[in-house]
This record gives sequence, structure tokens and C-alpha cells, in this order.
Amino acid sequence: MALVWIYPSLLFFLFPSLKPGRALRNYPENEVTLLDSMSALGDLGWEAYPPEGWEEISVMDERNTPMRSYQVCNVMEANQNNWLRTRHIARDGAQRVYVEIKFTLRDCNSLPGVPGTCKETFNMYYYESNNPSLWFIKESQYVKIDTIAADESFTQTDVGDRVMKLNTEVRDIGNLSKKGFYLAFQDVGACIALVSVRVFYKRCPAAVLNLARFPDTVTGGDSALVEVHGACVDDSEEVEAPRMYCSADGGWLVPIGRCACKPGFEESKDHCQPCSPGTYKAAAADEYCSKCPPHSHAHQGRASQCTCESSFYRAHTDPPGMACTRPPSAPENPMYTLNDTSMALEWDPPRDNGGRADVTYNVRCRKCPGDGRKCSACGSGVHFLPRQLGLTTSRVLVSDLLSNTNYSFSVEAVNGASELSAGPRGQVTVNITTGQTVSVVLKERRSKDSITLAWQGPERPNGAIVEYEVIYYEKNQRDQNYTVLKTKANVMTVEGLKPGTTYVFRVRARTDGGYGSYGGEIELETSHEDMLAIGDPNQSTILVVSVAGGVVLLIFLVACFVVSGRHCGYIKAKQDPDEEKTQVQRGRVKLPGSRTYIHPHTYEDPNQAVRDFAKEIDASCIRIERVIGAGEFGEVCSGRLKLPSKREIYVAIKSLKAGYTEKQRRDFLSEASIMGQFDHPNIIRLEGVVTKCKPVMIITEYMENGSLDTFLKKNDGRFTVIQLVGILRGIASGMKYLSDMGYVHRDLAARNILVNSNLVCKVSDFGLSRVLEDDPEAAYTTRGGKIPIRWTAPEAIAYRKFTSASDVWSYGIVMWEVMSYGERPYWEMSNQDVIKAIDEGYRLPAPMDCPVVLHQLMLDCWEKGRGERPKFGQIVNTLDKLIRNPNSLKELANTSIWEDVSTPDFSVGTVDEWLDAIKMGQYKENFASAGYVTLDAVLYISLSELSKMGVTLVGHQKKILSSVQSLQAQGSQVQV
Ligand code: ACK
Repeated sequence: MALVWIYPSLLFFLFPSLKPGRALRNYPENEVTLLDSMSALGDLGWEAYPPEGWEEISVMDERNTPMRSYQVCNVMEANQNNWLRTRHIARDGAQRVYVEIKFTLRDCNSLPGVPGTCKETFNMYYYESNNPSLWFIKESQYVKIDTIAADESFTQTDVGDRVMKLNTEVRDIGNLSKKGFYLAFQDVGACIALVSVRVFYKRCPAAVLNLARFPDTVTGGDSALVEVHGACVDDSEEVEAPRMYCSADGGWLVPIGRCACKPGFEESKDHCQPCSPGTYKAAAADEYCSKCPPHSHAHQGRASQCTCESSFYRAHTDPPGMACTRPPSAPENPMYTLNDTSMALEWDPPRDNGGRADVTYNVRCRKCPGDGRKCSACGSGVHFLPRQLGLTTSRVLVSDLLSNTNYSFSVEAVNGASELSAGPRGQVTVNITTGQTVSVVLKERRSKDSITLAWQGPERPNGAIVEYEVIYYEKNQRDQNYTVLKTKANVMTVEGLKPGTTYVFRVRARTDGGYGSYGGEIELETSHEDMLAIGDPNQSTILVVSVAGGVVLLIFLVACFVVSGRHCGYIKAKQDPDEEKTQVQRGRVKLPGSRTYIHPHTYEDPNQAVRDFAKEIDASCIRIERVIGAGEFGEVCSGRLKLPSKREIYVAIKSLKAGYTEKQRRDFLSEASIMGQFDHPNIIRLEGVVTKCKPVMIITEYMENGSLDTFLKKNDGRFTVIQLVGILRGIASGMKYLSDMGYVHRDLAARNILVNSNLVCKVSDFGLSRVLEDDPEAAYTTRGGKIPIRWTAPEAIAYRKFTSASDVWSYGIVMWEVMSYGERPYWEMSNQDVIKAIDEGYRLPAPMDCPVVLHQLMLDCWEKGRGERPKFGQIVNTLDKLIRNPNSLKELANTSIWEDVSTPDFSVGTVDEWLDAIKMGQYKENFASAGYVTLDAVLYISLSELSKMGVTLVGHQKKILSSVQSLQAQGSQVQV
């Protein structure tokens, strides 16, 4: 018989939480209950056997709802084996379930008269089965979960005191795999009340973390973690695959990866919401929507970019957060300074830069004939420094303009928004006319110590004339001293001159657009004694003077006239303009689209080549003024050419001396038919030929500074490296043009380059017999030909393989000549020694103060294999890069090599000898008057002392100081 010892109402007393209703019992969120005996409303349907064992007790709770519990208390009898078995509990996918039991257990000692068989424990078992309705399970089939002992047992007194001790124990069953299981409680002689049995499993509840949704996840069967992949919430995208682990406890662990709201959406708690109107979010990576930047809008919301207002743009590279911008307004206040054929053009930046910092400028150049014909693009002959397009500064230098030509320059400002706008670009335009020289008509009046000059202003000044600049110096003394005077009048009396001395004068005008170019040199001599000025205005000598001429002009004219005969009607020095004859000019035949040089020998009739490529000029249009040199075929004179309806220009005139053979005539004119095919700013320009009367003449543009080698020697040390590189660039550009045309020069050397007043160098000396006969440097080779050995590539010397690559070799030698200011290549070595040295791999060392990059370029030109030498195009590019980046020219080649190896040694004993040896003889007086009379004194000279004594040119200072250094190195051994 069961011993009833529970006061049912006590249950409510002990479990206050049950009072309002058991169905409302709260379980932790991560627990899923499979069975709760306290929640069962009807019969639990558990099996108890034997029947006198476990007994179901129903008590009513406060709502009169029956509450089920089981008890057994057969303590008075031995050998108890009472089983209570639950119904089949479906596992619901769980692999591990937990069993929570609440029970009370009576202390055996507290029961009076119970035998020693009384127990204080009971056993718990389970049996896995897919069958939900087993009616019998053998004891041996059960798997034991545990023996349960009470943490707290209670006594009769406790009951009397109404203090019940309720035990709670939880056990788990792992690795379940069948549909469900049965639980069983075995009593072996204890006094137990099983108040509640709850079976549950654990899960990780659905969660959203880092915008990834993780589903409800049942924990693993053993204690392993379950890896779960999350899915991005709506309107979000994966940044990194989201993952988490569901632990055996039902907790989420180790979140990895994340999602982010798509463009146009932002995060709000655990979801993505659209950006509100007026805001945008461009990238998933951005956190929140931002306000649209200036000049843009987003009316619809959920915008990933704001749309620009009309007339505003967003460049492809602009970030979405940048304000929309627009093209800049026009540049303003263009100003230019014109210097003959070059111009410095400056302007103010646009007032409105369109909201951007990337404003650049493009300069467009148009040549305007001015006779009603349309302007046309300037073409590649005009050069822009630093460049023509994409200028970042509001300044450009334009060079190589044609003289006396109208140009129109427009400067447009552009920025990143310009190419997106279809509207016109803001631009300013400047119109100029180049090269307005002061008229050469001159009146002069001379006395013992003064000269009065008068001149006419330029015919077409490029602005209002501000003043004239007169420069004068004693003939041949320009290096020492020259004077610049300025006047607003067209006349000037220069006073304080030495009697009986020849002075050279040049005049140029300055307009508000800048300086024009100097008129030609005028040589005038002061009178010997105090005589009356011959400058009675009525008697003033009116001279037509262009280039160095003046008093000696007439003598030269006579010389030229005598030599060439007077078969044609030359314009005399004092020419009446009315005498000019108008001629119908025979046009030069242009080969349309052809850029290939045609050798005159391909013509059966060489005269036809001349007719095709050279314009016939009427001799009456030419005024010969002075002899400037001697060529193979006759004199070279300078003079002027005035073609009908053209501006008068200075020209060089080569004439064919009398008594020539037909072959000589052909060879002479071949130069014209070659030169006439070229049209490039760095190639001497052919104006035309005179063949219809004698003497036969070739007329070319006049190059004021003569040949480059002499010019360099005269100006030793005077130029900056950049100027020298500019010279080299010009020559290379001319040579590129020639090689592109397929023309091989064969005699490229500084002596065959001419220099004009703007320092522009032009390749000259074309002609068929020239290399063989004309060049004094050319020597006979063993194979019979005459070749300028020092300038010529080895393969051309050895087997006459003349190509553009052999021209490149010669160009390297020209570079060396330029950088050494006209030094003779290989100094005084004999031709035979030069050939031998080159063959053995010797190459000219870098000239003094020569940047290492330039010497390297020379060495490249002197590669033995002609295929390895650079092409002229590459040379031009290299030099352009150097000009753009002058820092690259700073590193100088090793000058000590130069000093030690390359400079011929001279033993010198006096300061004068020393100065002569280093070609600084012009400073002898400066040194003497500063007290430097012995070489020992010179050893300690400083830069500032040099400046003080009047050696101010940087190149000269360097030359002197580096020689002083080598003097110091050798003690007083005075080797330079
Ligand atoms: O060194 P130069 O002064 O320059 O002496 C020679 C001389 O004539 C014999 O060739 C000079 N020469 C040749 N062509 C021209 C030219 N187009 N302009 C100026 N000088 C020239 C050359």
C-alpha cells in the first residue's frame, strides 16, 4: 500500500510560479520542449508496473486544473522494482535531448520502523525506438541514463513544518537517431514523488547578425559546433560570406563575414532601408546615406548617385560625393611679349573655374594670310614650351613662328567637366604679327665723338610703340663692352665716342606687345679730326643698310658685282623703289602628299629637277650687299630679296663663278633642287634660283649668326645647358625630317649648321659634289672617296655605307662640338689615329660641364653597330624630355676624366699663357689689374673675386675655377 505523505496544496506553496496557470510557464528561448508533465492537461498515459508500484496522483491547482505527478513509497517491503514509463517522445530532429526532473525524496531515517532495505535513490533509463506505440519494453532493453539521488531529502518534521525540499536534476541523452524514445524511472525501494518531468532539446534561435540571417539551428548530437551559413537580408549584399557556429548550449559563436546594404540603402537595426529623397549611398561599403552634394539632387529616394542639375556635370573620375561642376569660364586678360618670331603669352585664370581645381589650358595657333583668305592651322613648325595642350600654368612660350606673319592664338580653359558639356568653350584670342623690325632706312651724321642715327619705325607694329632700344659697341669688342640706350624718338645722337673708331649699331622697337627684332647691324666710323658735321640735314647720307654693312658695304657690293658680272638688272644700293620690276613667278612643283626625297640624278635633264623644286627668281629682285664667305663654286654674299607683293627679306646668295663647266653648273644647282624639296624650320630654306642670267645664283634665307662652329667658338661658355640642348634639339629635329624623307646628309657637322638671330639652328650644305670636294675636313680614303673622317661613322669610312644611321653618328659628333663650344673632335689627333682609336673602341669623353645624360646620348650615337644607334625621332624625344625636366641635366659627367685624359696638356708659366691655354685670354687685363700677376696667386682665387674683377659669365667662371682646381692638384706644376 502506498504511503500518502504529500499535502497536495503544498505543491502550489512550493511552486508559486505555477499558480497563475502552468501553460504559461516560460522556458529559455533556446530550449524546445518535447514533453512537460506539468503542462499536460489530460492523462499522461504513462505505464506503471507492477500496478502496486508508481501511482499517479492528481491534484487540482487553483484553477481546478488537474496536475499530474507520480509517487511510490513501498519502503516497508524489500525487493522493490517499480517501473514508470513515459509515452513515446518524438525526437523532433534533435540529436541530444535533456531530461529535467523535479522530485522529492523521503529520508529513510525519518521513517519510523522502515527496514534497512529503504532506498534514497532511483534510476532513470531510456529506450530509442521508431515505434510510437510499443506496449512492452524489456528491462534489459533500456539504456541507463543515471542513478538519481536527492540533493535534499526531507523528514516528517519538514512536512510538519511545511517545508518541502524539491530536487531538480537534469540529465542529457546524446546521439539520438531514431524517431523517438521512451523514458523510464525505476524505483528499488525509495519514497519518491516525481513532481514534474520535462524533456527538451536545445537550439540556436534564428538570429540576424551583421545583416546576415541565420536560421533556427538544432544543436549537434555530441558537443561539436554546428557551422551555419547566413543569408544576406533584403537589399544587402555579401561583403564576406557570413558564417556562425551553433554551440551545444544553443548559443551562437564566432560570427565571421558580413553583409552590407546595397547602394541606395542604409542599415537600420537588422535590415536595409532605402535612402530618403535628397540623399544617396554610392557603395555598399558606405555606412549611411549622405546628403546630395551641391548642384545635384535625388528626388526618388533609394539613390545610389545624385543626378547633376542641368549644365552641371560629374566627370568619370569624380567621386559621387563631389559637387557637380561645370566647364570654366574663359581665361582673361591675355598678355603677350613678342620677340621677333617668338612670343611669351600669358593670361589670367578664368574667373569661374567651374568648381574644379583641374583647370588646364589649350592653345590653338592659326596663321592668317590677312588677304581675305581664311586662317589655317599653324602646323608642327611652331613650337610651344612647355606644351601646347594641357598646360597647367597660365603661360606658354611660342617659338619658331614665321617672321612678319599674322597669327591668331586662342587660349581655352578646360576642366574635367568640359568634355561632358556640349556648349562652347570659354576662350580668349590674341592676334599678333611677328618680326616687325625697325626699318633699315637710316640717316647718319658723324663727328669725332658722336654719331646721330635716325630710323623709321616698323611698317606694321604689333602695338603702340613704347620706345626704341639702340645697342652699340666698338667693332669686334662686343664681348667686352656694349651699351644699350633707349629713346622714344626716331632719332638719337650717341655721344662720348672715340675718334676714328668703328662702332656697330642695332635698333629695335618695343611696343606694348613686346620687343620686335633688331634691325641689321650698322657699322659707322667716327671722324678722325674735329671736322664739321657732315650731318647737315640736307646732306645726310641716306644709306640702305640691313646686315653688317654701313661704310664697308659699298666695297663689298662692288666686290660681289665685279665677281658676278652685271648681266642682270640688280637693284643698286640706292635703289628707287619704282625701279622694282614685277615678275610672273614660276611656281615650284610640289609633289602632292609626297614626303620622299627625289634624287636629282633620277632626272634625265637635271635642269628639270631645278625647275621642279626651285623657284626662278628675277635677278632684279635681289640686292647683293656684302661678301660673307667663299664657297666651292664662288662667293657667298648677303643681301636682300624683294619679291613683288612680298616683304623684303635678308638672304644669302651663293653664286657660280664665271668660266664654269656644264658639270659644275649641274652640281652647283643640284643643291637647290635638293634644298627645294625640304620645308622644315630646322632646314635652311631655299628662296629660289637665278638661272636665266649670269651669274647663276642660289638664294636662301639669311642666317645672321653664320655657321654653328664659329658661332660656338665666339660664344664660349655663354649659354645655359638648356639653351645648348635647345640647339641640339633643333638640329635633331631637322635631321629627323631629312631621314623621314629618305635623305642622307653625309656631312653633318657643326660647320654645316647655320644659326639665325634667334639661335635657331638649321641644317645646310646639300649638294652632290659637296662631300667629295667642298668640305675642307674631307680627306681621301683608301677607297678613293673623300670623307670627313672625324664626323663619319666607321662603316661609312670603311665601305661607304652612308645611311641615316651614319648621319646619327655624325650627329653625336655635332653634340660633342656643341657641348664643348666648338672644340675640334679628337683635337689634333691625325685622321689615321682617329680611325684606329674608334676601331679599338675609344670614344670621345664628355666635354667639360656636360650633363651625363647628353654624353650617354653621344655614346649611343657612336655605337659600332649602326642598328643599335638611336633614330633621330628617338633623339628628338629624348632631348624634349630633358628640356621638360631640366633636373635630369644636373648630374654632370666626370669632369676629372675630361681634365686628366682629354684636355691636351700645355705647360704654362704665366697667367697670360694660362688664360690663353684655357681660351679665356680676353680676361688677361682683368687679372692683371686685379693684381693676379703670378700663377701662384691665381691658385687661391675665389668665385666672388672673379665676379668682382668682371668675369661674370657663369660658364667662364666655371671654366676658370675648374682649371684653377687642376692647377692646385698639381701644386705649382701649372698644367692645364
Ligand atoms: O661661318 P659663316 O659665317 O657661315 O661662313 C660661311 C660662308 O657663308 C661660306 O659658306 C656663310 N653662309 C652660308 N650660307 C649662309 C646663310 N644662309 N646665311 C648666312 N651665312 C651663310 C657661312
